[in-house]
Order: sequence, then C-alpha cells, then structure tokens
Amino acid sequence: MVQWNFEFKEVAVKLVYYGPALSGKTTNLQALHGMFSPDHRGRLMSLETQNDRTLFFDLLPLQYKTPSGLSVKVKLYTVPGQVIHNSTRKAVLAGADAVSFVADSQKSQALSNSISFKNLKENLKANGIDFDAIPIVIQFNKRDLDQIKSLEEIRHDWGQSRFPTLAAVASQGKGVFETFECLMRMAFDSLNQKYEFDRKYGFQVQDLVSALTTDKIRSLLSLKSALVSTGGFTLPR
Ligand SMILES: Nc1nc2c(ncn2[C@@H]2O[C@H](COP(=O)(O)OP(=O)(O)O)[C@@H](O)[C@H]2O)c(=O)[nH]1
Ligand SMILES: [Mg+2]
Repeated sequence: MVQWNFEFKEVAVKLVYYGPALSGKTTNLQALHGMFSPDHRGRLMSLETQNDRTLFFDLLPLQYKTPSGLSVKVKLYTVPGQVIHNSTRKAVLAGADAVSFVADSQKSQALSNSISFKNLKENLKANGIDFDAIPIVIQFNKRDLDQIKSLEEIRHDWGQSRFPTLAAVASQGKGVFETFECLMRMAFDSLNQKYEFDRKYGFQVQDLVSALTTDKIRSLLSLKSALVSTGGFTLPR
C-alpha cells in the first residue's frame, strides 16, 4: 500500500524482489546501487548470515523530487528465499506496491521457482493484497549459465500471462535496470490510476527513471531487448 502524505506532498512506494534462494535478488539490488546516481540513492543495507545467504532482507532506498515539489520515495526490498524464512518473507511483502519475481533460469531450479511463485501468491493473500491486481514483473536471471530454460520455453510458459518477462545476468548487470524500469512503470501506472500523481503533480515516471542514471549508463540499456514477452506491459515510445 503506497504511503501518501498529502500535507507534506510525499509518497512512499514499496517494491519487493521475491524468488527462491540464490536466484539473484540481492545481486539485482547491488547492481542497481552501482547504476543509480548518488544524488538519488541511499545506502544499500544488507543483513547476511555467515554463508552469504540473506537472513532477513536487503533494502535500497531511492528519493526524487518533482519540479512541482512532490517528494517520491521508493524502497526496494529483497526477501530471503529459504523455505524456513517464511515469516520474514510475509512481513517484507506487507504493503508492497509491486513485485519483481527473480527466477533462476537453470532447468534444475524449475521446481524451486514454482514453489516460490506459489508462496508469493499465498503471502500476498495473507497480507490482503490482490494477486490478480498487483503489478508483477518476472525476471529470468542467470542467462549466462548452461542447462538453462530456453527463451522459447519461457515465452511458451509466460507469454500468455499478464506478467512482463525479462532476461537477465544480474552478476554482469544485464537486464537489471530494465527489470527495475519495467517494475517502476507498472507500479506507477497502477498508482496513477488511483492517486493521479501524474495529473495533480506532473509526475512522470520517465523523469524519475532518467534522473536515476547517467546518460552513459542509459545508452547501454535496452528495455525492448531484455523483454522476453511483454505481458500487460506496453513499451514506452
Ligand atoms: N552465473 C551467475 N551467477 C549469478 C547471477 N546472479 C547472481 N548470481 C550468483 O548467485 C549467487 C546468489 O545470488 P544472490 O543475489 O545472493 O541470491 P539471492 O539469494 O536471491 O539474494 C551469488 O553467488 C551470485 O553471485 C547471474 O546472472 N549469473
Ligand atoms: Mg539475498
């Protein structure tokens, strides 16, 4: 649930990276942290156990102010993927405005992906969030490895769904910003329908997305080529 403070013209949006253990959720946030301009990003906070797996969650805060004075705060979270950490996962998901589901492309991980996706559905429900309405973006990460699900298979499985689906190699920063951009666009399309930040404050998600990176980084990005299937997402012109 977006937190909207009318008096202070401040909106806080929560985006959650969900998925099975070791699919690359933390790596996504680390890569994003490296791409975002220091003017807009906060510190990436990670809580890790000794074996490098996230015990609680990671948090990367972003801030942006429109010329009209609307302060936009975006908080990116990851959940711990391990089955035993379900209570943390449920807590992190509370109040989420949009979800990026990071799947591991390796064929051997297909079952973990589907268990985690089912768990996402359950935990959204437990938090009173409508699975059929919340924006969800799917990222198939680790495209650099062998024995991965082919893009044709992914298109076959997800192409008819409402979820935009993207390919990524998070450890090389590929497809990471594109996934984030898709997620932000979906999230704000949905929020604008309800709160009209665009109409009331001239807020354009494009302006925020552009402000976050330098031109040099932007020139390396291509949302179109990262998309495996578009789902309910319309590419910006
Ligand atoms: N080969 C490969 N390894 C990756 C990729 N993304 C993440 N990893 C590695 O996978 C492991 C788990 O990543 P991490 O981000 O901690 O997973 P999390 O549990 O989902 O947060 C780490 O060793 C990462 O370096 C990728 O695209 N390709
Ligand atoms: Mg992690």
